[in-house]
Amino acid sequence: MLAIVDSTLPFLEFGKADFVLLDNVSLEEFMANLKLRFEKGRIYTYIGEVVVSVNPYRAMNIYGRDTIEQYKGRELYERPPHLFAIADAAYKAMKRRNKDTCIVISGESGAGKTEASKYIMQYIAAITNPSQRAEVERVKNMLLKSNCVLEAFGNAKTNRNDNSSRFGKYMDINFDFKGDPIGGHINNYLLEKSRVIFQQEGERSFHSFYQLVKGAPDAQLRSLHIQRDPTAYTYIKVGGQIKVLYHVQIKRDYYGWQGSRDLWCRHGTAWFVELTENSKLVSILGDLLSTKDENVEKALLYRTVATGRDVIDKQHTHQEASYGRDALAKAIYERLFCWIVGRINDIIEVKNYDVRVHGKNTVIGVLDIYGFEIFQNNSFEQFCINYCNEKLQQLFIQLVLKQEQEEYQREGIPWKHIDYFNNQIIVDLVEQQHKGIFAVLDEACMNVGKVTDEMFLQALNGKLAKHAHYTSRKLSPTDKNLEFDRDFRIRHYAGDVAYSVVGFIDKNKDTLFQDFKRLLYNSSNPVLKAMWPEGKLSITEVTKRPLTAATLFKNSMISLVENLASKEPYYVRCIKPNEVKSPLLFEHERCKHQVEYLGLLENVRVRRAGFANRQIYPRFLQRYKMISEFTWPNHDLPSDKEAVKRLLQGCGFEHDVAYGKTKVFIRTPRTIFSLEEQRAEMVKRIVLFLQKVWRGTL
Ligand code: AOV
Ligand code: MG
Repeated sequence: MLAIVDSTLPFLEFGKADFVLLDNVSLEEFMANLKLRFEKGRIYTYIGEVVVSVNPYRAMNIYGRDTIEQYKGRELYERPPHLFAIADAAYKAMKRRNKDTCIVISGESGAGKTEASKYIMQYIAAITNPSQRAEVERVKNMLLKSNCVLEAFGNAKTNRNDNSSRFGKYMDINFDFKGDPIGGHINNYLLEKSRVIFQQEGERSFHSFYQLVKGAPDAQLRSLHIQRDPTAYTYIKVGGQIKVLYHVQIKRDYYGWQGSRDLWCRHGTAWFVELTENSKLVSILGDLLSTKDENVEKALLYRTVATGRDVIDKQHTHQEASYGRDALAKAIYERLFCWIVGRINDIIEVKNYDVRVHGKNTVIGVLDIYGFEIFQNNSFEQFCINYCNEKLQQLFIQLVLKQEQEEYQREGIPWKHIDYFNNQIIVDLVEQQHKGIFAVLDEACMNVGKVTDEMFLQALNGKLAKHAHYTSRKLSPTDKNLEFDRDFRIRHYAGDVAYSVVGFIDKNKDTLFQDFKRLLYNSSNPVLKAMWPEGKLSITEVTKRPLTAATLFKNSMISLVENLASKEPYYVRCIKPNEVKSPLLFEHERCKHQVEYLGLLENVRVRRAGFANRQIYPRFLQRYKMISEFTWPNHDLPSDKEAVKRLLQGCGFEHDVAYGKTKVFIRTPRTIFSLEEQRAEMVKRIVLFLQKVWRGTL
C-alpha cells in the first residue's frame, strides 16, 4: 500500500497525508481526516496523484523559496502534500517522457483555484532556467506578470468571492528541450461582460474601474474626463459596493498594469459616460473614441435599416437607445479584454524556435476557470459557468473513474466495479444537438418574429418537462426560489440552481447594432479600429447571422476538453471550508457536500483498489531490462510478458503488480521509484564498463 508520510512531523497527529491510507474508506473517515488536517494547518492532502486543497483563508508560510527547494526534483511521496509536488510531477513527466501535461484546477467559486494556479506558475518559474538565460527570464516574467493585468480587468468582487474570476483561463507554457519556458499562450473563455453595466447587490464591477478611479494620477484622470469619485458613475455603483476592498493595494495594482494605460487614455472610459442627449458627454465620448461628435450622437440615437433597396435612419425609442448604449459599453469592454489577452499572447508567443535544431517543444497547460456558483439571481452567465464546471467534472469522471475501470476490465485484471454518479446526463441536457437547452435557446433566437424570454421558457418546458434534472415547477408551495413563469431549475452535479430566463434571448443573440461597429471602425485610433473589423461592412452587406453566445461558448468548451484530454492530466480539487471567509471554520455539511459532488470518495476507492502505473510490456522491458540477468541484453522467454514477470520476481516486487493482457500494472509509485533507482545504477555501471572496453583497459 502507498505509504506517504508527512516526513517532517509525527504522522498521526496530522492525519493521513493520502486519503488512500484511511483505515476504512467511508465518508465519515474521509471528513474526519480532512477536518483534522485543515485544523492543523495541513491544507493539502493527496488521493494518489490528485491534490485535495482546502482554502485556508489566511496567509500560509508554505510558498517561499525554501519550500520550493524542498520540492524541486523530488518524487511526490517524499515530501508532505503540496501544490509544488504536483507541479513538479507534471514538469517531470513532461521532461522525462516528452509528454504534454496539464494541471486542471477545479472547485466552486472561492475555493482557491486562482491562488493555486498562481502558486503553480511561480513554482515552475522558480525551478527552471538555472543558467539564467535572458530570453527565458523575459518569458517567465511576462507569464507571471500577465496575471496581474488579467485579474484587474477580468476579476471582480461577487457575493461568493472578493476576487472572483469572471472569465475562464487556460494557459499553455511551452518548454524547450532543456525544460526551460520559452513562451506561452492564453485562451480566455466568455468574460461575464454584463457586469460592466450591472451588478447584484453587494457586488462590484471589474477591479480595473475602481483601480483607475482611485489610483490614476490627477492629470491622467483629467485627460480621460473622469472624476475621482466612483459614485458619480451608475455603471460601477449599482451593486452598492463602491468601497474599495483592496484599498492598500490600489496604487500597486494600478501601476501593475499601467503598461496598458494607453488603452484607457484612448478609449477606455466610454462606459463611464452615462449616455444621454447631453452634448457635453457626447463630445467626451467623441474625444475618447477618436470619432466625430455627430457620429457618436447619430449612432446612439438612430439605427440604419435597409428596407428593400432603400437605406433609412430610424430613430431609436428611449428603450432601444438605452439598450444600444449598454450593449456598446459591454462590447467595448469585452473587446478590450480580448485585445489585452491578444497583446499578452503576442509578447509571450514562442519565437525563433526550430524543432530541427532544438528538438520537440512540449507544453504544460494550467486551467483556472470560474467555479460553480449559485447566487440569489442566476442568469445566462451563471448557466454558462455552471455548464463549464459540468464539463470539467465530466472530464474528471472520464479520466479518473471511468476509463481507469474500463481498462482493468479490458486487460482482464480482477476488478470489482466502483459506482459513481456520471454527470454526462446533465452535460447532454445542456449541450445536446436539437434537444439540449442551448439548442432550444438558439432555435428561439433564430425566429424572425419577436420571441420573448417567456416563450423560450415555454419551449424548454415543452421539450424537457420529463427530464430528471430539469424542472420548472416549484418543489414545494413554500419554494420561494422559483417563479413559475420566469425560472427553470437544473439539478447540477454540485447542487440545484434556479435560473431566471430574463435576458437569456438578448444575451444569447448578443446583438450590437451595426451602427456602433461602423462608428468604432471609423475611429481615427488604429487600435480601436482594428478591434472592429466587421464595422467595414455597410448595412446592405451584413447578412450573415453571427454565431450565438451559447454556441460559441459550447464550441469553446468542447475544444477545451479535447485539448485537456490529449494531455496527461494532473488534478487539484479545491474545497471551500465556509461561506464567511474564515480561517477557523470548517463547516462540516458544506465540506461534505463538496467531497460528495466532486466524487472524491469514489476517487479514493478506485485509486486504492487500482494501480498507480501501467506500461505495455515491450516499453517496460525497454526501460528496465538492464536490471535483470534474464532480460539483459535480450531475453529468450516465450513472450515479453513472461520476461517482465521474471524481471519483477527477481526484484521482489511480485506482490505489488498485476499482469494484464498487454500491460503490466504496478500498484505503488514506490516500486517504480525503486526500479528507476536500480536502472540508474545499472546504466552507470554499463557506461563505465563500456568506457573501459573502449579504452582497452578492461
Ligand atoms: P477561486 O478562484 O476558486 O474562486 P480564489 O483563488 O480567488 O478562488 O480564492 C479566494 C480567496 O481565498 C483568495 O482571494 C484568498 O483570500 C483566499 N485563498 C485561496 N487560496 C489561498 C491560499 N492558498 N492561501 C491563502 N489564502 C487563500 V472563482 O474565481 O470565484 O471560482 O470564480
Ligand atoms: Mg478564480
